[in-house]
Amino acid sequence: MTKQVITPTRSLSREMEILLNKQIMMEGESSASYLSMASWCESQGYEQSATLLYNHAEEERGHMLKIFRYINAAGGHARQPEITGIKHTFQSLKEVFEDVLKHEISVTESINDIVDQSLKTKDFATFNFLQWFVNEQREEEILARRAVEIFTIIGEAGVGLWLIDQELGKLEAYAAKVSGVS
Ligand code: OFO
Repeated sequence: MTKQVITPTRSLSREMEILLNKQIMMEGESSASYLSMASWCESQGYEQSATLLYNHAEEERGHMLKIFRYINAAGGHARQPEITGIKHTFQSLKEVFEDVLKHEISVTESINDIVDQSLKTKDFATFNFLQWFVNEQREEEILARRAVEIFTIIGEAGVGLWLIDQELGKLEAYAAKVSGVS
């Protein structure tokens, strides 16, 4: 009787696949939240903020897709997340960007936890893949922190909110320059 040879079809552990699918969910939530924020901003006349957030929603979808492709290429199965509970209305423009900052910090923490796990399990391919996200989060936190700062620097009284909206529209370029990422 010939011995049956079992060919391994995956290089990703089940545990890592679960963690990466959770990250897909987070990126999907980011995309949906930023789309909702963009729409609220546009409905309130904050044109620059709306454009920034529409672009950001697209970027987040791109992040989600990167992880889809990575999981499947490594022999796993990426899952389309069920996204619910998105906030649709905001008290102020400032609240929108405070929410962005809080959310980005939680995304960074989640990425860091997966990086940590990849090292502990000697999954160097995933460790390497995640370095792009580590850099990206640095840029995104810079953008969100600066956004919140702008409200204090300019002040919301008088034409302040209009000016703030104009400055928020320049943030993508600012964050790219300061972080040195793109
Ligand atoms: Fe995907 O970088 Fe923000 O969340």
